[in-house]
Amino acid sequence: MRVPISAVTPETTEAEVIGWVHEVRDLGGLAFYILRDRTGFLQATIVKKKASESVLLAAKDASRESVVRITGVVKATEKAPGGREIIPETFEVIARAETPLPLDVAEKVPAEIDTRLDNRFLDARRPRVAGIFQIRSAVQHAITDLFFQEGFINITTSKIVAAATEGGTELFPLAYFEKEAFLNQSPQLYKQMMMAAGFEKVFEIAPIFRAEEHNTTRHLNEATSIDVEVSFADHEDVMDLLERVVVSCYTRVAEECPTAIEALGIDFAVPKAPFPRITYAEAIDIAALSIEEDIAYGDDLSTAAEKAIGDEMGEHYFITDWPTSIKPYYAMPFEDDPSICKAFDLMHPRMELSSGAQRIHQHDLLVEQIEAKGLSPDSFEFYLKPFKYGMPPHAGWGLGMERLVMTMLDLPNIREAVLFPRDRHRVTP
Ligand code: AMO
Repeated sequence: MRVPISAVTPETTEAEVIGWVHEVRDLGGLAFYILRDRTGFLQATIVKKKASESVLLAAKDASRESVVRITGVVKATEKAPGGREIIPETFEVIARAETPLPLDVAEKVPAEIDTRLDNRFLDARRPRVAGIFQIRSAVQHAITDLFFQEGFINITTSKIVAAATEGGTELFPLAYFEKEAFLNQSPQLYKQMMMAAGFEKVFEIAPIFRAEEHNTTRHLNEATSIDVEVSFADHEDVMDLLERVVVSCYTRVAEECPTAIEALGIDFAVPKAPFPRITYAEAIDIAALSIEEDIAYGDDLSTAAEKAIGDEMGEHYFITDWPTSIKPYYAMPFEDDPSICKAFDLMHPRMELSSGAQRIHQHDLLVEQIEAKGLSPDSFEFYLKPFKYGMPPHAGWGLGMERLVMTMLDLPNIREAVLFPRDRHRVTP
């Protein structure tokens, strides 16, 4: 019966392994085949004088990245990975890989990101790349565990919608029979509607679609958003929740993924909560001191500004007390100064990870804010209706999964954190 490669130890006597041929070294009288499966590496050593004719024949046919099945005796040896080797008694090529390979899985030859993404199935055979997705899976597991422990309901909302969520820009139009429809930018309106439904604590981990025209290393056209909404909560409550989520992801990865972290060769430290909190006005002051371009109160934070503030902060931090004018219509203004609102961003020193806010729950104030943004309340009819029939106070946030993983693992490009990224130029594979 097949055993995973990591389960083959120097104490194993007989074994059957199935894996990919990672490397072949033929030294004349001796040949080494390094086999790989998702659990590790194993050396198969063929002493040509002693091996059977059928083993020699199959081994000769086994090109790199072919899937092979080997049975044989396991021996301890210090020179091979894991301190053991298998001496094949049978050797079968199950699926031969064509040559040359479109991508060198053994990473001896570096590949451009486009070549890697075009051949993602091969790229993901690399332990370093597989490690990223093992970690992403652990992150999602940590998040769902925490939400379920805290009594959240997992919801699924439609990605086909009739209206913009975040203000009318960056929408992908859809051919939807006779109607105008779009791919949803955020489950914002739906998660808020579920507060009116009395669900109290909801989360959704799902794709969001943004027709960003610019091709950057931190934007995707299809991203994964971790969204929450909580009733009877304010912005402070959901910032605390966000801190717990981020710390629990790092903690889980540190505990469960040491091999993947090692393959990535990164320094990995769990961030310490509470994260520092600075106001938007303070953030602008820090940026104004360190960047060349002009920046004033009321401006959005440019990439250069984010970087300057991130360098100064050096750890995860929140920016609070944003001008109401630059946050979406649903953010709750402060009662004593409506020019600022109860919105926040969670920042990693490299970039924004999450935005959230306490929301407006009063129907008339919400209509006012929609109009103040130059939008028409008519196109928000389905969203506004629940606010007339008992909407509790509530708050929430959206956290970008890819940015979380990218910053956690110090990846240079957000595309590294997605199996099949979608950007301006890429709709395949
Ligand atoms: P926002 O638009 O700030 O807020 O998005 C929330 C988070 O989602 C991630 N994100 C992206 N990641 C990669 N590529 C993109 N194009 C992209 N767009 C967004 C970011 C960002 O911080 N409705 C609010 C959330 C809320 O208030 O609950 C919203 O969508 O990490």
